Amino acid sequence: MVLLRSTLILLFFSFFQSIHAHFPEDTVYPIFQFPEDKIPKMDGDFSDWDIFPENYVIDNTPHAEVHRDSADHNTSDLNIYKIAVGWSDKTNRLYFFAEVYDDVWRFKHPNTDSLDTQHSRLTGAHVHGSDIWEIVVDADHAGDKVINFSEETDAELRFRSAYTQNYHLYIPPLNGHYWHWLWGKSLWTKNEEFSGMGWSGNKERQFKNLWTGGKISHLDAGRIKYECYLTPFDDLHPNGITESITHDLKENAIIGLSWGFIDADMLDDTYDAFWSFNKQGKIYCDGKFLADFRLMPIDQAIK
Ligand SMILES: [Ca+2]
Ligand SMILES: [Ca+2]
Ligand SMILES: [Ca+2]
Ligand SMILES: [Ca+2]
Repeated sequence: MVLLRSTLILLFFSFFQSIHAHFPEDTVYPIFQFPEDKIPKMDGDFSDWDIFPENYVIDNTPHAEVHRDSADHNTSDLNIYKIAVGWSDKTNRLYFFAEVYDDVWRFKHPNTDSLDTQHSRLTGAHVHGSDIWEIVVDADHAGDKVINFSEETDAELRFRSAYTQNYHLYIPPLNGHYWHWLWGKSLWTKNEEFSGMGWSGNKERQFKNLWTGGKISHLDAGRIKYECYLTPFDDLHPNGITESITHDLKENAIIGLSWGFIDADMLDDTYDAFWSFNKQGKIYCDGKFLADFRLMPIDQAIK
């Protein structure tokens, strides 16, 4: 009886939490479903994204600067021209596209090894001073936390990003290669089986060639395109996929999702602006601040 009552209370709070775990409260954004023969490749060729109907495309409009003095920022500092979010039932992945202008792109980091240390994963140390697309996913829409599970380091690192994943994706990849920092101990999420990306400094040049002949260099201004995919998890375990639970993406389900563009320009160890998609400053730490997105059926208009 006590157990039943506890279960009911738990169910009540889970329900209460899930129906309130979204900002804005009156909006559900659509996630485009890629047909099996149109799943995008992470190759720096962005024609994969041309099939998106206009109503799936997001621009600068909903974003707000929420960590600094927004009066100091404008579209000549960072301009988010186009964001598109897709999913595939075949691959069980979420796909993201961004076209962004920044007046100062930061390509370099003194030591990318420092990003993968336990110290960095716990404190977030050394992460900033770079341009980052921070994407936060709570696929089962439970409003799960990202951080602050325990004062014990081992317990904290076991659960950090386990139920809601927080990714810091470096645009451009630091020192030519480092692109993917998950805020937790699961270093394996960067493997191609679970995530991947492509980007280009201009629309003709593929990612591979950018480092030798790119028009955009460290501290240059430019408008770039970027594509990536991520795998959603209901429980992400540091030991690997066999101890983790992958979330099964299902048509018409609602997931928790948001992102922030962290813009660093002239400062080496911090950032100048955090442009949050749904105007929430705490999306980085808790799924209850995310927006609602629906995994849409295949749009008949594109067939
Ligand atoms: Ca592509
Ligand atoms: Ca900027
Ligand atoms: Ca979750
Ligand atoms: Ca920048």
